[in-house]
Amino acid sequence: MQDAITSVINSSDVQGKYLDTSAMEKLKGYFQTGELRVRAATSIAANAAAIVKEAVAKSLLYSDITRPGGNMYTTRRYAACIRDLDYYLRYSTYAMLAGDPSILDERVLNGLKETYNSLGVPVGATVQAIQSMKEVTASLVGPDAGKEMGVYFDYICSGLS
Ligand SMILES: CCC1=C(C)/C(=C/C2=NC(=C\c3[nH]c(/C=C4\NC(=O)[C@H](C)[C@H]4CC)c(C)c3CCC(=O)O)/C(CCC(=O)O)=C2C)NC1=O
Repeated sequence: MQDAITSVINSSDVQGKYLDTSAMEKLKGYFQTGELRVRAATSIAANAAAIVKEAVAKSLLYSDITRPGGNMYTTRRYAACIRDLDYYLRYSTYAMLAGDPSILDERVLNGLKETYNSLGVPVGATVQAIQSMKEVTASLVGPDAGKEMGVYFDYICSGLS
């Protein structure tokens, strides 16, 4: 896993140089948003179950997916879906704190698309649910932190598509 600091330092190290102006600017931007990131992560953690619940209500409930024949039908599959959304929220929060998406590649997206395809989990509906989580999260944490979280929700969606 990388973060905003190690990624800037690694790329300077590869060139055997001190951090140049643009590298310093990147770090400055990251440090200046530190408070914002920590505050957002705290409020997401305190409201995680509610965020997932509202996102499911907005995107999946009472659709064909939750009816017989749908991929969320039966409590076992319903619970697996909620658990997956919990993962996406928690790992997006980690990535937002780190300011870097690499943790998503390593721990979430690796082999996920293949797993979903082999189990018949619909990717389109999953992406819709993640987009709903993005909206619900933004309304909780405000536009600036919401935009930053959006980067990582979108990263998962494009990794799945
Ligand atoms: C931390 C990283 C991580 C991820 C991301 C993860 C995902 C993941 N989701 C799975 C299943 C599943 N995922 C879903 C999800 C959904 N079905 C829908 O219709 C909805 C659109 C959607 C929810 C948004 C369902 C229903 C299953 C069970 C499918 C089945 O067994 O038939 C499975 C197969 C094994 C299992 O059932 O537990 C994995 C590995 N596991 C992990 O360890």
